[in-house]
Amino acid sequence: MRSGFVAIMGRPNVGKSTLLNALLSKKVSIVSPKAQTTRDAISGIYEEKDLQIVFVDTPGIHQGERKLDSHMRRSAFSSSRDVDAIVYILDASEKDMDPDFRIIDSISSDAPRIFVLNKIDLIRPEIGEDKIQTLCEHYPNALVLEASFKENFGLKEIKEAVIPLLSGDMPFYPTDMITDKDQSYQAKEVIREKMLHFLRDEIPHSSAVVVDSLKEKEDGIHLFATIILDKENHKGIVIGKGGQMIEKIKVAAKTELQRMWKTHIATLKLTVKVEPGWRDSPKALQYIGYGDR
Ligand SMILES: Nc1nc2c(ncn2[C@@H]2O[C@H](COP(=O)(O)OP(=O)(O)OP(=O)(O)O)[C@@H](O)[C@H]2O)c(=O)[nH]1
Ligand SMILES: [Mg+2]
Repeated sequence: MRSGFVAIMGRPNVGKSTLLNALLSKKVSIVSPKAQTTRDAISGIYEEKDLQIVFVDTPGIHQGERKLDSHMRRSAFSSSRDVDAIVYILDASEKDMDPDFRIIDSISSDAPRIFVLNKIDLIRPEIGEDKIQTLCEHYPNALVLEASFKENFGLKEIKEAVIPLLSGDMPFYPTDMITDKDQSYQAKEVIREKMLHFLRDEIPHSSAVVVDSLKEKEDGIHLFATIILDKENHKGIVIGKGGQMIEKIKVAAKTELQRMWKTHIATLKLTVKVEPGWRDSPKALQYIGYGDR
């Protein structure tokens, strides 16, 4: 039996959560075309006979100055500790690799690094070759791979590269457990994902979702959640004319959660609340779930 932990790190929007879901063939972490989608470290448990790999998806590392940004950075960097390997993802379509070099050099963990140049579907092959050469020159001992997670290309190579690095010989999670996150967490994330999908950048980035209650009854799941906004004038946009926008978010979240859980959702109620400055308030962050442990 081989087992171990692998952190998936990189800048925002490079495809870390897409990779986690593709490795597990299951949606565990939300994905969106907008940067800063993931806000916590999320483990996805990959299993084969005599093998368990815990892949940890992390928030994209960025320089925001709010306390929420610090929480995200902290949860990314602390995930790099005590892992057997770090899979560092780069977006092949990004011109400047210097921000990546700065981040890579600031990861204090001495776990071996595997660099993956993702989104190669977006670039000409010679551009990819140049970038791979630059990476190899900077980090002569590291393995560098190419991938397009969207097209399921390069996944097998990532798995094969991490297996020899795993140091455990016992499973860390029970068999058939796919993620360390519970249903309440999944619900809040799927609601956030639908907000990222339907609303323009500023609103989902300055919002959070709190699940107030999730109960399984005979007729299905009853879920009550609150959307927390930063500005009073966002309230009207999130609710929409005659409640149309919030209804769209609700229907999309309900459909997705029913598919994920293979269970009927009897109630999904969303309430909107304004809490100005929540991203910089330690008390609000704690209550919302982004506080210090
Ligand atoms: N063209 C292309 N797009 C991709 C690929 N992989 C991921 N994407 C897209 O890139 C966007 C960001 O993907 P995510 O998986 O959410 O990125 P992330 O690194 O987890 O982002 P954060 O959570 O914000 O740090 C989504 O729109 C994905 O569909 C790829 O190989 N090619
Ligand atoms: Mg993500």
